[in-house]
Amino acid sequence: MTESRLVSLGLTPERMAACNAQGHGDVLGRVSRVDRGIATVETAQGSLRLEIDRGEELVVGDWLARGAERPVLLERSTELARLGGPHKDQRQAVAANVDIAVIVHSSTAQFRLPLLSTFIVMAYDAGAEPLVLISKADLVHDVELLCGDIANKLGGVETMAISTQSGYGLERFREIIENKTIVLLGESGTGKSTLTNSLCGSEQLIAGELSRSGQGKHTTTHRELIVIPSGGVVIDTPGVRDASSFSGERAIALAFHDVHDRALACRFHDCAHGETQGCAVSAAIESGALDPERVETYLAEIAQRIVVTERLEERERTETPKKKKRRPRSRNTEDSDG
Ligand SMILES: Nc1nc2c(ncn2[C@@H]2O[C@H](COP(=O)(O)OP(=O)(O)OP(=O)(O)O)[C@@H](O)[C@H]2O)c(=O)[nH]1
Ligand SMILES: [Mg+2]
Ligand SMILES: [Zn+2]
Repeated sequence: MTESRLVSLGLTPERMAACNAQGHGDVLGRVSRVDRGIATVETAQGSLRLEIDRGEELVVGDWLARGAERPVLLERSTELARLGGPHKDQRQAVAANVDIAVIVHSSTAQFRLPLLSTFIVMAYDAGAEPLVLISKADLVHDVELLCGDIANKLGGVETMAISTQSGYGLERFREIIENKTIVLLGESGTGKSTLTNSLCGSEQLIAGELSRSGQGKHTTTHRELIVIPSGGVVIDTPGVRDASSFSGERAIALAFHDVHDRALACRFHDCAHGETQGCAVSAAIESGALDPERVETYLAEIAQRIVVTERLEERERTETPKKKKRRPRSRNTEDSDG
């Protein structure tokens, strides 16, 4: 293997320049997997296993430079994070240097506005582009109609349909993600790993896991980064039942731009958007311009943000300063997490 392997892994001239600017040696490789304090790093020479130091946090997608004693973590261009920690008030990185957060929703699954909205907030919060992918297009009569409907409900976010079964939408999807790093997010069973296989070819490790289980159905238990032979990098993740974002105000405003823009026009700046006088949001619901469920979801995201901020502040006030804990090994809401 050669340096071109690093390019396949997503190394760009910009990142190489950033590595130099940060005063490090050459780029060493990219983290493809993290298991109990051990990171698997893909390098030009192949994979290596790196023990993660106490207090150090490495996530899938991270880039490492060669250091004098040990590899050094390079600054993340984007950081996908969720709300975690024992007090549910910490920002926990789950993937780094992701360009597109692909939110996979099965065309036959129940549409859950709060869950999909949280993924969109997480994408913006990370600094990545959200893309909603309606999977299993072969199972519904008019998937484009469904796609348009879902895009509407999500405030016009980029949405497209795909089927790994019929190949519908696959070529377009390949073009969109070419030479980008994408992460697949979604509920269990939406087809994230099947899509990963179809993008990467059946010789990938993930297919091996499939045959080892001896069954048709398997559930992903690890976040894993895989190179797409036609260009690009995909991070497959375990399905989640629920998601909580550690979301900044800006990410919420972007994900709910339609509601947010109306809220700016309310008479009182601290408007609760209820039955308040001069509330532009309520007026928009009244006129049918805004979906009440969307407003409700927006208010829930804002409320959660306030609760998390207060919890953090309260803890900082009351807790005696302790030594920084070892990396939080979160269970959080993933169905499973190694
Ligand atoms: N009809 C149809 N079935 C699909 C398609 N894509 C995936 N499936 C099926 O959906 C089921 C779940 O697929 P997975 O790829 O394991 O789903 P996942 O999102 O990775 O699930 P977790 O790993 O649990 O998060 C499997 O039985 C797949 O065969 C599709 O395009 N069409
Ligand atoms: Mg899977
Ligand atoms: Zn209002």
